[in-house]
Amino acid sequence: MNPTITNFSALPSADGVWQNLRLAQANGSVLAGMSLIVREGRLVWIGLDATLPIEHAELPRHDGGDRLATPGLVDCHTHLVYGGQRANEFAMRLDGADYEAIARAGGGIASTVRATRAAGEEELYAAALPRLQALLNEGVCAIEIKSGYGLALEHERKQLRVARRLGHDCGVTVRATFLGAHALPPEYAGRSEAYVDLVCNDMLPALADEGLVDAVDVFCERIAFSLAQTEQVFRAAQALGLPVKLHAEQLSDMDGAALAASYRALSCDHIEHLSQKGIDAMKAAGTVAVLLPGAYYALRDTHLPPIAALRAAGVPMAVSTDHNPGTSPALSLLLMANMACTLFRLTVPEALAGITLNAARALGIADTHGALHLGQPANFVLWSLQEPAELAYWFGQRPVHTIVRQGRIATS
Ligand code: DI6
Ligand code: FE
Repeated sequence: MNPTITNFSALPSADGVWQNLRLAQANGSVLAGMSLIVREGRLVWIGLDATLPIEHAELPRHDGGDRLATPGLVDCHTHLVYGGQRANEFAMRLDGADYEAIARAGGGIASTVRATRAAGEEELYAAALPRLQALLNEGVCAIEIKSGYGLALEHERKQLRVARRLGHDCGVTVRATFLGAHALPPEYAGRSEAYVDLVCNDMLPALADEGLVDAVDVFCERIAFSLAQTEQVFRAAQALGLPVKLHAEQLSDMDGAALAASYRALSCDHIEHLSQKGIDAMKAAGTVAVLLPGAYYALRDTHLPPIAALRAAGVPMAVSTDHNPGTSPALSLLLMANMACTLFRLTVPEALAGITLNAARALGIADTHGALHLGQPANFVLWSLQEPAELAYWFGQRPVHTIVRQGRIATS
């Protein structure tokens, strides 16, 4: 593979008046005849075309052609940086093997750990770049990237460094999440306590010190880490002032969400087996529920997350790709919005909030992303669509017309 090395700073500036837009509103309605003004890469004005302030009159004009405009999309849960792929396990599952059995037999996450450890930083970068590009081409302007396929300091560092470089080179906001407690590495077989100590006492402090960690995540599951081990990692994160998130109740109810909420987690993710107790705790803590229909679909899961109870409790819901080589090799956030509606019965406004504002909340960046924020770097998308519902309605097409990312015109 020979990926194009992007040169984001060479892309044209988006400074100017973007006129004749139809702005999608959070409730699903549309405001027509609107303009956005970008100056020095920042969004400085939103209003009716007819009321354009005179002081901006000299700026270049961009005709929006009456197109639909939304904030840039946010993909709030990905494992984008890894070596290899696992099409063989896809075939095994089609043949009847289940995900947990494959994991227990040394496949699953462990097989991606082997491939990730074997790859150098450049190789990981080259493999992740086209995946990121696919998401960006669909209008993603902020993305979370987790570690968790290195499971040793040098290899976790490698993943997180690639995540940072991708953000820099592609001009996209990257939140790097340390997921050292993703699986037990083979050299610690039978010694999970010692591995969790290593994660808490060595790996996390070192990586945080290098500025490579924005948040800390754990896979709390019977094939991964216990509730007590999860709490140990959360305490270590808290001591460093880092926010936490959790892979919670994906395969079974571990009571992880309530624990995460007690640490004011940004989000609990997957949550197919989430209990009412977990929902109530998340509501009280302001924790976002991140729904991952790609993993649900790929694992042919049938246990639906408790959408109606989350909605009734008023827990904000986000939707993400969970891009990873095992359970969700998905590279379309719009497809996930569609699947969140079709499989999970989200409403269209819920799905759209799920890939914008609530996804930004799940990353702790709702002040700058997920909506049109005055004074912040401009991130918005113009779509060749008539109405917002079409964003979740079509699947398999790329309806982007123009992307403005970090104040530049980034449409390829
Ligand atoms: N849950 C997931 O869906 C991914 N990690 C996790 O904790 C799957 C990771 C993999 O199978 O490689
Ligand atoms: Fe995940």
